[in-house]
Amino acid sequence: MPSFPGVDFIDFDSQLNDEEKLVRQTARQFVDNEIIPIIEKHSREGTFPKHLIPLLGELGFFGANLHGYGCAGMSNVAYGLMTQELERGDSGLRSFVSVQGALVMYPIYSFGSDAQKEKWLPRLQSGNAVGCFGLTEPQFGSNPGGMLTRAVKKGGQYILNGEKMWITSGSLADVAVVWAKTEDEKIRGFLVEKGTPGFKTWDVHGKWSLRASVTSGLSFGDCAIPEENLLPGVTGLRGPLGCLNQARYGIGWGAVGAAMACYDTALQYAKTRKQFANKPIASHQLVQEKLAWMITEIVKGQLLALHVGRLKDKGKADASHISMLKMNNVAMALETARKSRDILGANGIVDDYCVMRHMNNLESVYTYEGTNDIHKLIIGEKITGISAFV
Ligand code: TGC
Ligand code: FAD
Repeated sequence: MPSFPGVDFIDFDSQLNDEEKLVRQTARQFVDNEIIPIIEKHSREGTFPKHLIPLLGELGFFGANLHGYGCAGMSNVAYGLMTQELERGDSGLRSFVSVQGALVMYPIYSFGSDAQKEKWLPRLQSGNAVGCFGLTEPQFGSNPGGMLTRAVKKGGQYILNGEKMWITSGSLADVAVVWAKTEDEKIRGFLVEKGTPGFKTWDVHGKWSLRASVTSGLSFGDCAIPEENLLPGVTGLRGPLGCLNQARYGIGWGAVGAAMACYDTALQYAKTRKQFANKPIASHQLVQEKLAWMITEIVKGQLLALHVGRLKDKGKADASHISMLKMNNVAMALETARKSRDILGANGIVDDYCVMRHMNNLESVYTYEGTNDIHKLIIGEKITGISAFV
């Protein structure tokens, strides 16, 4: 099967170097060969394609912008192009890779002890171990600072009690990065290993979104966590929020990929579907308007992603830049999916085409990692100097 040609209206590729194009091509081919042929079935059946985990590891996609421990050490732009292609396949696939790299490997890499890094990073990088990130609780989503999960020090252990909800890869994970408050009310990160007595997981069923992704609840009932499983390098909400910067950045690119898949599907469909005077629907002005909107917004999304990526590579990307990228590009992708669904008419609602799957997935992406409105408020605080959260 020839690989996806990409969407490049303004010679975007002239801004990329050879390494970046190679990473994109590798991810593109992987998605075309391994994901596209099976994803509708997984989505329909509500299963994650677990057999691909070692292959994703071999390709260097886990923790790809980290250095050492077997990680690929890619630039942030190359990393973003990879997440773009993965999400062109499915947001659930990109989610799995984002969680593993940005939300599990990154905190161990940035805040972990040498022993924690040696134990977990090579295994997570290769896909021999799976991780999850537990921040959200049933009562605390947008406001994680209110969390109820508690870790009380007792001898050489912490006794962990509480519940986390909506956790990607939760029941698959060998290790959960869990954020909890200690007795001084400060948030700390803990590595909770599968099989720890009192640690339970269950899966969320009945999702109409991210069906090819495992979403779980986690509960901790008097779990004894050895002191050496505390992440020593960070205290406070800036720990988990620092991880979210990494993951939100990858989502900003990933959303462009989902938008590209929908736009390309709608464009091909509009050129062949005929209505009125045996003319392709692409010849009708209202259809062209939708396609023109999509390509324009995709181009703007690509340029924003590239610029924030270049800033990040220079260590100059602020959290509010990343919020703008996540907020804008996910909203753009969702609207692109909706317009594509419209162009496909009745065919748009069935899984012979990818658009409704992407549209439903993007509803989750719009909400997780900070809802669209939370990102507006982060930008609002940056430009006014006034927090809307107090
Ligand atoms: P606030 O008082 O503003 O800040 C508390 C401390 O955190 C620092 N900080 C950050 N540090 C690093 N990066 C950021 N983006 C940061 N934002 C704030 C801040 O400087 C302060 O540090 P310190 O040392 O002075 O204490 O905190 P707040 O309680 O007012 O909350 C701010 C708010 C609302 C922006 C934050 O809570 C937020 O972002 N809420 C959204 C929650 C969220 O995004 N949850 C995501 C859960 S994980 C997930 O969804 C994974 S989906 C995975 C997938 O499948 O792909
Ligand atoms: P709420 O916070 O209750 O928000 C509901 C509505 O109120 C939203 O529209 C929101 O914008 C609005 N709102 C809230 N506060 C304000 C305000 N101050 N001003 C204006 N409007 C406001 N979490 C993890 O920790 N790990 C994961 O791996 C993970 N994976 C996920 C996977 C999926 C498929 C989903 C759907 C969620 C996942 N989450 C995960 C949870 C996700 O991060 C939360 O759903 C998200 O942060 C929003 O929290 P909430 O759902 O409780 O919504």
